[in-house]
Amino acid sequence: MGVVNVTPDSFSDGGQFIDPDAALDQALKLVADGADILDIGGESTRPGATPVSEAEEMARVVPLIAALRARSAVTISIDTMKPAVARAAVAAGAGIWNDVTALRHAPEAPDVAAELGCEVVLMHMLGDPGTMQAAPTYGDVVGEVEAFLLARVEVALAAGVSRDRLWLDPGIGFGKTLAHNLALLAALPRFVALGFPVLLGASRKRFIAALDCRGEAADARLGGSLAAHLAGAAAGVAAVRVHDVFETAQALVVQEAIQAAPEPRT
Ligand code: PMM
Repeated sequence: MGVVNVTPDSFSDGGQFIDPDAALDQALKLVADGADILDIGGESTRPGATPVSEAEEMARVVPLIAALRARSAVTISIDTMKPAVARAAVAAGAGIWNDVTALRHAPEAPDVAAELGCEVVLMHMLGDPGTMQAAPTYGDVVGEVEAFLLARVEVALAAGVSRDRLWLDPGIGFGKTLAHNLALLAALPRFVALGFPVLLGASRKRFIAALDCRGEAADARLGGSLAAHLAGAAAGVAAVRVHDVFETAQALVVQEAIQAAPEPRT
């Protein structure tokens, strides 16, 4: 899954693709680079980001989705917490609603997800983007994230979303310390074992710089991103949400080829 942020302030690529033509070019480049899914977002969820109005968010993403739909058969995901934006995006050609609030942002969100019939990514976040990194605290991070996701599955099912439309995402970096992120990455097999496709988003995230101080700039975190996403693929996640599609696709091809190689005879 390649990331296309049409925002002036996303943490790693903010402002680069706010121009509609630049965003479309970037989207098509990511498809050529090997993306099977494009995740299009019009509101930054970085810690402390300022919220965007519904009208502004729609104006950023809907024309891009429509233009992309006319040019490519790639699966399109809309990264939004707003049901109205999800509805407009699906009408324009999106097939996945990626919601970092797991359908909690508006009371009607679960009903809208059921009505749209699209796939839905339920992601874990502690608090909201304005406060989530203040002092995240858990007793048992893996158990609590798992319990949260299963509770959101129940809410979605109760609203009428089909079980086979649901994805889960532990939400790397959303209200988590370095230790929390590492515990969740190490526990990916447990999330995969829940029986839903798992989405992993570690691309260019801050925890990489916390492990390697040379990664202070977001675009100096490719190596760490690859390591996390390869670990995710080995654990069986269904998709990885990345900015660097070419390099990630290449790394995954090599990992798969090694796994498929015959055992040596001697
Ligand atoms: N991360 C970001 C935004 N949306 N959605 C899901 N499902 N999982 C994530 O990890 C995730 C997300 C933040 O990254 P960005 O600002 O580069 O888009």
